[in-house]
Amino acid sequence: MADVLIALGGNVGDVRATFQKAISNICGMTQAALLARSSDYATPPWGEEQQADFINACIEIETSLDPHALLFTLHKIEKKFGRDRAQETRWGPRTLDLDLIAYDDVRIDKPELTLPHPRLFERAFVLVPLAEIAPDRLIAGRSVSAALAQVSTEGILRLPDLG
Ligand code: A4P
Ligand code: MG
Repeated sequence: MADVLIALGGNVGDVRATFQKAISNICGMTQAALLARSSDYATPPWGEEQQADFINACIEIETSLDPHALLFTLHKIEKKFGRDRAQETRWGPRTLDLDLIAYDDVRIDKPELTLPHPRLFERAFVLVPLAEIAPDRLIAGRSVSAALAQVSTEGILRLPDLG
């Protein structure tokens, strides 16, 4: 079994409801156990700033799927929740984005799958929720909490749990 960190993001539609359903789908479709789920956070848009705020969260799962099969399944789930890559711009608005952040300590360096996620350490919108569930996890030799201390978390807001 592999220990996997996944980041969720979106800024179109009822993103928090989408996350709840997507997490159930991830566990069901990858025969995974959910080990941890962060709170949801409202985050200012990164990369392309002229768009609505995002909601972001992270989960930790345990799965027996290999990394490529897992990514393939995550793409299927993105599509199921309305993501249409043909209509999108890079870093632009989307209903659901599922990024593989880390898969055990596996390193892969291919365009279709890079592990750990190549832009992880620049992104407070990933590091803040990740630090809530896995502060001591080492990714590429850095702890999540140490990486978080290096970025600005300005404008990021933890949202109260949905009742
Ligand atoms: N790919 C390679 N490695 C991975 C990996 N570890 N996990 C490939 C997931 N995918 C990986 O992905 C493009 C390609 O990367 C895929 O085909 C996959 O095979 P994508 O999700 O379509 O890429 P993208 O969204 O255009 O770009 P990128 O750099 O992955 O950006 P993000 O993070 O997906 O950007 N601001 C806030 N506050 N919160 C956000 O969630 N998200 C984005 C989207 C921009 N700004 C944001 C947020
Ligand atoms: Mg992505």
